[in-house]
Amino acid sequence: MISLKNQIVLITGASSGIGAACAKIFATGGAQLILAARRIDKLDRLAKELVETGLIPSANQIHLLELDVRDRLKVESALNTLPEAWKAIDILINNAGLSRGLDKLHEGNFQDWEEMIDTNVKGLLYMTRYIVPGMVNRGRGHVVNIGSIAGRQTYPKGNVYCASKAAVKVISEGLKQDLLGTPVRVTEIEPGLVETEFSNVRFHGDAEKAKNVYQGLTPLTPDDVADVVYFCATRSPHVNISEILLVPTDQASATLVHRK
Ligand code: NDP
Ligand code: 8X3
Repeated sequence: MISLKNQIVLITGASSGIGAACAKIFATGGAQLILAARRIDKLDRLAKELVETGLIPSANQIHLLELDVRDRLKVESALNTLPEAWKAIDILINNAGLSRGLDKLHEGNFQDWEEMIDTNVKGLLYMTRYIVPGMVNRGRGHVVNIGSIAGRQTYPKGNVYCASKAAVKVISEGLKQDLLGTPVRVTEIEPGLVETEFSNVRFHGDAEKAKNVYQGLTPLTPDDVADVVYFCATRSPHVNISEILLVPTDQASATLVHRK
């Protein structure tokens, strides 16, 4: 197990769910955190909570970035203008992502498609493209991509979301191949059902519909996923965990779920 003390960890989508849980566990490990998302107020609250609960000794160990990963030029400028002390990112957690809608493909909404592809695929690519060259130059680094069981198994009406997560899987494999011969590691984590704001976002704020997704089963928590991310990041440098699928005990596949 390696120490994360003073390592710089950038987490996209840190304002909620899995990203926020990653912030907490990496804080516990002594990392310095760059927390990125669009909702800066939520990042602010999380940073205060990390300090107040003693997970991080001082606010100096956190740097907040108000960032929409879909905007390539803003991503470039946000990363280029990081304070000097925060530039040498050791671990990039590409977590920002979302689903929008659950519709048959031939009835799908163009705006939903654009949002998923721009965030889950292009946003992840932009972050990776701007950060990984520094990792290669410094001779150390780790990219953790949050994929999904939906990237392995397509489910009815999941079409474009599943495609975006299949892209995360393939991009992760490609990145690992392209980084062969460097010490930079690549991991893709594929969770099943995790109760977060995810379904609320998918159903455009319909809380009742969102709640039903997790009815009658015990879903994963964001902390369950963050634990796995942390495990991968703390293995010895010669160990690359390439892919992990984690599901609730009540879930056997993307569509096979046991409900009481
Ligand atoms: P949440 O909705 O709770 O969190 C999503 C995060 O992504 C938020 O912090 C949000 O921040 C951020 N985000 C969304 N769009 C953008 C953007 N354009 N730029 C920057 N940040 C953005 O959901 P989860 O925690 O569940 O989702 C995290 C990841 O896990 C996603 O990639 C999702 O696909 C994946 N996943 C989720 C599963 C689940 O069942 N929940 C299962 C498998 C994978 P903000 O709105 O402030 O920008
Ligand atoms: C999120 C899991 O099955 O709701 O990626 O698509 S699922």
